[in-house]
Amino acid sequence: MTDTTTRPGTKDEIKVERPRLHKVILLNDDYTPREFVVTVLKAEFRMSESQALRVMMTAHRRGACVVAVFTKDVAEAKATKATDAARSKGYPLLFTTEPEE
Ligand code: TYC
Repeated sequence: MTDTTTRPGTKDEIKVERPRLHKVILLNDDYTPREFVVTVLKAEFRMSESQALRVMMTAHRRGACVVAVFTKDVAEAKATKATDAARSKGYPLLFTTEPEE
């Protein structure tokens, strides 16, 4: 038998915190065709044509664009899959991840 002493005035309380979310970030490069970037965004991140165009053009103009946020495992898996799709066609397109503040 285990002895459990409960002091008066203490509450059994478990703190539950949401997992930190991680951003998937699209990086610009000079070689990957714009249309291919749009195709990957639609296929891997379920974006519409207009959403994908907007994200691609933001990365093209500013150097990078946040694509979406997920739990760490999902963000890393999606970034790897999207980057691999580009590598298989010989393009240097890169997706990275970073934790949200
Ligand atoms: N800069 C590329 C070009 O002019 C297109 C491009 C856009 C590539 C966004 C990557 O994340 C990117 N062909």
